[in-house]
Amino acid sequence: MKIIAADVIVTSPDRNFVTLKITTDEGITGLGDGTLNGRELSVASYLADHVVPLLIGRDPHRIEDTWQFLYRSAYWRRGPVTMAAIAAVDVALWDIKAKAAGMPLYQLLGGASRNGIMAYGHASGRDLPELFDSIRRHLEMGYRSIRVQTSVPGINAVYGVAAQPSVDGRRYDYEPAQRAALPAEEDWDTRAYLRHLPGVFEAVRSEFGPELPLLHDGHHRMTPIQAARLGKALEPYDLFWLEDCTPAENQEALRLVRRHTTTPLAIGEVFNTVWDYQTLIREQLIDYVRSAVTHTGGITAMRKLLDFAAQYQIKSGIHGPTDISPVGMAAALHLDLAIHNFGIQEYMRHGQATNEVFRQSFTFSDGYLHPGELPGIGVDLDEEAAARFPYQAAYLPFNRLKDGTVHDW
Ligand code: CS2
Ligand code: MG
Repeated sequence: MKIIAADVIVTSPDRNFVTLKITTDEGITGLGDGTLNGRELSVASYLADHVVPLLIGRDPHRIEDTWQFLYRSAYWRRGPVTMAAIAAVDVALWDIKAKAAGMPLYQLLGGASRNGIMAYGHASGRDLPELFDSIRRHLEMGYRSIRVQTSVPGINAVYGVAAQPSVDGRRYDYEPAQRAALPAEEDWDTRAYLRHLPGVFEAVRSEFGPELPLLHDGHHRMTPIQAARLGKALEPYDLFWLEDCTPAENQEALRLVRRHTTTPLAIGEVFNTVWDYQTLIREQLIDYVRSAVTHTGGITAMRKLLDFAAQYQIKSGIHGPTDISPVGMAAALHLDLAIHNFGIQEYMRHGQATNEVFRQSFTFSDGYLHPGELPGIGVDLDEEAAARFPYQAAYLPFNRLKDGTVHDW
């Protein structure tokens, strides 16, 4: 079998997506997600201008060799753009191999290790009544694990709170990247947040009881000692995890957090390779790996990362917001079903227009996702529909502190 074509498809149904479609001389096609929120065109160009010419004529079955070729022959390694481009190729090749084998990808990855994939959804509110309503709505939608994000008195706009107005009029929780010529500036005050949050979880526990798995995303905004303080203050509320409590480029920073709290820690959605995790995993400084298949070099690299984490009883918590396309989500679900050290899967639902462009076979019921039984990853892309939604510039917001200092968003 030979690769005869590779097309980079950029579409913007409810938000921008970059998809690679590889076609073989036997008529089998494979899809891969290369969406990098707010920087989509950089991956599209990396693929179209630099990678596609290298794929034509190759044997699509040589996945590991192609991965190593793309990673090493580029000379310039790692980073979000490179690893998203490699991920798009890798997942498309796994899609082709599984279709050629006539089986769903998870079977090729060793078969199912569980019956379903526990998913968590995003509840949020500007105040407690709105938050409680959002949690109830997610329970009615079938979620059995809930991420809780709230507004903070004294701060105008906080990550992840749905009802906040956005500059382009769309619901905030659905898509943080706003269609605009420039990124929106938001404000932040960590001390106000640290004063407010424990009370929110106290109220949620007294309203919904001790069993409901609750998650929270600190979204990279605290210093290590602030993260330690929050982790400790949240211990009575038994969180499933506290995510991205502090920027982790300096992996050792988590030693300080770990020293002070037993609240489980999840990190990694902005990481791109196993090397970003070496100290975190070897020193048991985290409990969940948050990388996305789309941003970490695909199935080939993610499986190696999760195998490494498994040696340290660290589990998966794959990133699954709306800026991971249905192709990237499907790839993650096949991995989730096959690996042993599965923890939980993030699941933000895509919009109607996106579901028109990407026909998916994965299912969600009673709290559990399943990738389906179709050969390959189980997602098709309707190119005519995709062409109806041209790319639109969009940026994630950024933060400034009261004194004007730029801060992590
Ligand atoms: C968030 C993401 O889902 C999450 O855990 O951290 O929504 C993140 O803000 C976006 O993926 C950024 O593009
Ligand atoms: Mg996050």
